[in-house]
Amino acid sequence: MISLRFVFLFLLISFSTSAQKDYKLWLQYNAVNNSAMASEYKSNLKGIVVLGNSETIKVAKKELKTAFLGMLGNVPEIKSELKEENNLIVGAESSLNPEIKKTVSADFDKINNEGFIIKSVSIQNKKQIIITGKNDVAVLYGVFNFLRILQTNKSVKNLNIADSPKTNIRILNHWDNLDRTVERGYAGFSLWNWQKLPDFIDQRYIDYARANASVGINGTVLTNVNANALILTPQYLEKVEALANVFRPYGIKVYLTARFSAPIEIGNLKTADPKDPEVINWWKNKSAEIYKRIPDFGGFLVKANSEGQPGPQNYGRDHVDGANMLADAVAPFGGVIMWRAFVYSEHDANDRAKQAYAEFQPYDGKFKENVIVQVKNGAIDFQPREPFHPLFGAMPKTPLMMEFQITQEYLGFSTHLVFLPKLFQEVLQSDTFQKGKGSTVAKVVDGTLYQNKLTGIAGVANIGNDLNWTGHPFAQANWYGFGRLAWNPYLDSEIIADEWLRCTFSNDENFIKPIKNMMMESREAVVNYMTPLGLHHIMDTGHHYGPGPWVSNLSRPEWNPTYYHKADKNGIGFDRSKSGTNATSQYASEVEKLFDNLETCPEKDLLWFHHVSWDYKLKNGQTLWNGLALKYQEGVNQVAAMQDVWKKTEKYIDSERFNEVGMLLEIQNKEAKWWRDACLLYFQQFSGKELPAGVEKPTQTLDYFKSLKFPFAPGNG
Ligand code: GCW
Repeated sequence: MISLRFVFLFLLISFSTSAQKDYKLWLQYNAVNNSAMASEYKSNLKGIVVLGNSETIKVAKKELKTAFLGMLGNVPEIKSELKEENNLIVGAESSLNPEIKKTVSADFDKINNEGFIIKSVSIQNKKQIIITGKNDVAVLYGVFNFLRILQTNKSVKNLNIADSPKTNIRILNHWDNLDRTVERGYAGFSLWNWQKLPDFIDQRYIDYARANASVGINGTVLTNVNANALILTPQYLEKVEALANVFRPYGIKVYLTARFSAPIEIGNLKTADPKDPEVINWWKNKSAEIYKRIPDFGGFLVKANSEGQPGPQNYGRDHVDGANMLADAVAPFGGVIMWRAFVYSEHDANDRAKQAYAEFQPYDGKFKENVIVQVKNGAIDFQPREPFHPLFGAMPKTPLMMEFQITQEYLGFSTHLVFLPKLFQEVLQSDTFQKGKGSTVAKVVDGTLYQNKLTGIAGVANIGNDLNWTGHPFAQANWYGFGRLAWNPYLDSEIIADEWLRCTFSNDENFIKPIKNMMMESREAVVNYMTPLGLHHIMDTGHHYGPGPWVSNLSRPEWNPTYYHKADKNGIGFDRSKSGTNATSQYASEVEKLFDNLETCPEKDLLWFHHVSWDYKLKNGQTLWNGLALKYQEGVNQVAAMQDVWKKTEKYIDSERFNEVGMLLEIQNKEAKWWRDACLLYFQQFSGKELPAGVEKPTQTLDYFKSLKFPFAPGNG
């Protein structure tokens, strides 16, 4: 009996500690087992002096305690004044006494309002480490960055860091519905438990805020862009207010999606026409009501006249009219309007990729100054690879914010290991040439290209109430990496992978090196086994799970995969060059020329811009057909290689996460083969050619693949 009970207890404890690892994200605060570093930390961190007692400073102090306890086994003495050396001094500029301030005063010129300073200083000949910034949230960012130095086992001896975020709005977009389903969510249900709010504050909200603050995310849109007006009623605003109160100490502002027809649906008005005085008033009053509850409310994110959502065009007005009306409503309170440029019309079957540019570019300079236009990274829709969106750089007088998708709608859901910062970086570093060479997307987004005051980066969240938050343990890296790139769009994704692995798993180089390589390759792998050489949007429709290049029966032409790949006897690909839809003309002339010419178009984008014959010779000498088939095979091989690498990590990490990732990689392998076989069998009907040597024979028929149905695939509403 006793032994059974013991076994049960043991199981319980071991389950909860390993489950905690999944839950704790990159804030594991594992014991530092590099003894040299551990003793360096201990000798440099004898005491902590925390200045100030705001809620933010309190959470900073708590984080330090938790982290030190985990990493060093004890919490350095908390002191109220400086006597000996080797203390950590934490506090905002205004809380520093003149003597301490003197040691960092020059550094304050190097940072902006949200930036922090971490510096080894000497005060009265005693060496100390100081973490400071212009306000308490900046200090909190400094604290998390300091903790990352320890988590990644770097030296704290001669610190001299002054770092500021390069964008203003670093924000998650939750596509969360009020019934807690998550559109394109693959990690369970929504975190927001509307039924229990406002009285019940789930610990998850706090840990969510910690995780975000640790990477500098400072905003969250709680609700789906396919919006429900009810969120703007008092019943829900009370709940939103409760969340805002939880997030505030962490520097996170709450935003909501505004359903354009809300004045009709919850306001009893007959119209939502943005020029109607009653409508204008309704939004003004609604905004005032929200700001009364939440003085630091961020503003609204709006999807209007897109995929059936209501908008100003329902009343013969345009996007500028709609956005500016809302902008006026929130302007007195310092709010912003993030107006999405994700539009495409069923009445224009010519080329979906051209429509957002065609519609929005002429509005340049017409939006109010608290409007920022939110543009997806590419012109179609979050594909494994897209050329950068032509709007970037093309609206010099309008702030544009980036919209990335962290959730893997088109990249294998939360089952596939794909390290997205690699994709994000590729987009951010793309050169738009709109103001000559070096006009990168990053410079558009951080405002330096055109000196825009308002800047931002949004990421469609991959977070749900799964134990590990993101469905796949490695999908946590995409949340982390999004935050890091939103803070600094110039960061190298390899550095991000390195940091994340060390904070999340282990500092052991034998683990880091191969796993980092695996992460860095994972994005190209998914491109290869899903959509190589510029193919796109050939996922099965609706849920977007698995391949569906054959789908051609949907009512809107541009919802059909056949619309995108245009495979026929002559070849494959979408001709967007001059001989086709001329979408290339939406880019600056240098880029236009590059993409337009079959010879200079990068092969990774080939079938995005050109319809290419099956016999076309690729740079490696292969015909297009053979090259395409080999790419699909390469993707499968890459996943198999990832599995081999992962299998060798057993001794470095906990068995739960080891097993979870192992099982997920096995699914990814199966699905990569599914993609390869289904796509090649389908395209083979047009090419009429045999598979080249080196490509495995499909194990099923095309009819079999076509027969697969997934009525309950997640995320599809
Ligand atoms: O990618 C498509 C998705 C829709 C989404 C839409 C958008 C929220 O399939 O689910 O709707 O984009 O970004 O608005």
